[in-house]
Amino acid sequence: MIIDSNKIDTHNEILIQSHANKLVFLASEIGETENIVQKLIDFQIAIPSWALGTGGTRFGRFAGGGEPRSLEEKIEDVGLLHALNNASGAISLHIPWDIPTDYNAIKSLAAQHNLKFDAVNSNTFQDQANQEHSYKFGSLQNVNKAVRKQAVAHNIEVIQQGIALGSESLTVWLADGSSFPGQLNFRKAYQNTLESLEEIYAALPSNWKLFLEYKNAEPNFYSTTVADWGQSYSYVKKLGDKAKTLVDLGHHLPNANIEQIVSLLLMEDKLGGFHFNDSKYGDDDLTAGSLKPYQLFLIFNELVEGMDARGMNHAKDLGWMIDASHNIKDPLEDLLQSVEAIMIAYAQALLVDRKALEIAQNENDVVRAQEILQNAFRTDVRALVAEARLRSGAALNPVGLYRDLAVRNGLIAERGLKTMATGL
Ligand SMILES: [Mn+2]
Repeated sequence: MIIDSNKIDTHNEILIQSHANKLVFLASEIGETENIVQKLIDFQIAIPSWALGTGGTRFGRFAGGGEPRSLEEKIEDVGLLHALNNASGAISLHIPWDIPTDYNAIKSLAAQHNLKFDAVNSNTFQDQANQEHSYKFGSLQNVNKAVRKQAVAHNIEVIQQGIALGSESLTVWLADGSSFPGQLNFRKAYQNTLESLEEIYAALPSNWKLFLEYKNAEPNFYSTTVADWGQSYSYVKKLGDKAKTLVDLGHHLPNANIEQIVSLLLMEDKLGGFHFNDSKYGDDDLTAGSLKPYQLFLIFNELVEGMDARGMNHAKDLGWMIDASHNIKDPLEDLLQSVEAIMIAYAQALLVDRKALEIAQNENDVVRAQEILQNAFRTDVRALVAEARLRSGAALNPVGLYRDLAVRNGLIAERGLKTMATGL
């Protein structure tokens, strides 16, 4: 299903006057807007192939209908999102859920939708059919060398698939850990994991990055072998320049100061990328910004400050991905909401008066520092984000247009009601 650009134009014509009024008002409040709008146009957030179907829980899964049945249909779904918001110009594939049968055909389909291939993701947290060894007791950490070799070979195969697609990074998330005290020798688990990662790292092309994602707990509930940013940092520091830490917002102990983690990883040149989502209890994988928009803003505040301090390109120098798995919303509407929340937080961070903040910090003017941050956070920047979409041919109100066009009904008509996306 492809959204006709005429339909986007008609939608925008209806909303344009109201949008223009909001933009004029906003510009009168904040002054210069061009620079911010251009940065928003450039900023793209990769959509994970596993977020296009309805997510499951430990207890049940309630499919929403019209889910993509193949990699081709997943690419078409991301194409729909990108047509609506022009901010979802990449797809992050999960191997082996999304192995292409014809690389050239998949590449040209993605190009038709103006999509790039973002990080490829390996999977050693499940056993696949016909797999010789089980990952029940871990993969890269496993006490059995044959299991480790199999897991290393899988990651190298994922790199090869990524190369064929034009991807430039591998994300490694490990379920490895232990569920009971005494099960694991922590030091040996670390050494085995490091040795395995070194073999994977050696297979990376020179222009590639390896993102090592950490997670506090789950599926193991006593220890996780890459459990926090310090542990990830310890590995990536040893691996080399191409290895970086990946921050998933839902992978921390409660109340962790994620913005401080981000700031320090950036300072050490070890922040690789992000998995956006939101959570209240654990790895809830809820819509980005749905619970804690101020935290999302504070994270972007550190990202902008830290990237500018290093002269980094906001759009290109880090990997920006959503990692969500909701189970009651239409997945495409949910992703549109996540992208919007991320763009809003980014735009607000761009508004922060950095010179004034630095003066306030140097003068220990705590009140002034808070005023500066909250002035930016409380500014309604939605018209700036909408303007970025308007200028690049996307919709002023993506969720509104998605509903007006009854896209989900169209997908159900095309694919059927009882389809099931491959993946979790
Ligand atoms: Mn993640």
